[in-house]
Amino acid sequence: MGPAGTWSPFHADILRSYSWSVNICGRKKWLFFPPGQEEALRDSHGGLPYDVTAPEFLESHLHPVLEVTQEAGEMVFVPSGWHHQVHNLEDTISINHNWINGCNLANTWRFLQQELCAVQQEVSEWRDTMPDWHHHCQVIMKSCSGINFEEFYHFLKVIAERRLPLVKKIGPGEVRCSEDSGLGPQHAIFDISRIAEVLASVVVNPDFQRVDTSKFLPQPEDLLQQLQEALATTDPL
Ligand SMILES: O=C(O)CCC(=O)C(=O)O
Ligand SMILES: [Fe+2]
Repeated sequence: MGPAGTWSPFHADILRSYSWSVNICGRKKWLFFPPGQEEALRDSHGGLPYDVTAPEFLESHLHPVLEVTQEAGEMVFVPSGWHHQVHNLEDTISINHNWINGCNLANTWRFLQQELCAVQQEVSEWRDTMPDWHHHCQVIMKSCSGINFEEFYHFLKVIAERRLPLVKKIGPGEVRCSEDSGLGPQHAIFDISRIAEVLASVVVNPDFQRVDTSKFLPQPEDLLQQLQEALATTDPL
């Protein structure tokens, strides 16, 4: 809910999720920058601007690529990783929703690795004097970004374990839908293959290897093997 004249500062959505936003009433102006274009807007410390409509940006060539006016009743889809700034042109009520799926999961994992790297740079001067420095980097990353590497693994595991029984029921050549989940078999196979790709990168990540995974069930390598075995029983997409 935003009165006329209020605005949301320049940002990309949480964990590089997708979002949709519907105006119940009122109007919004959206300024969009495709992924990568925000790099040109960074200051000398690497920080991103709060307000891309500030005079220094308007006078430069760093204009938004897309300007959208959203009327009452209209929906805007925000693609993963697109930075945007949003202005309420009138008193506005809107509803929005964010999500991660097999299509943007790799973006989320890339984002978390970048976030950890940024934390590590920020606290690098204590690296040699703190025995649990890597653990503290995970703690700081969680407080800045919402999750750490352990929780990201848990997220992959929960989704993978819901998809695995569906793929196992299908078998080669079958195109049946699962009665209970509402999820089509191709959808389940697609998700499993995207989770397997990301998990293969997670398990070899040196910072993930420093996380204490001894109590994880299943062990990350075992889950990856289960996913790869399940995929081997299905037809390629
Ligand atoms: O409506 C707003 O002020 C911000 C909405 C937004 O950033 C989004 O839906 O991703
Ligand atoms: Fe947003």
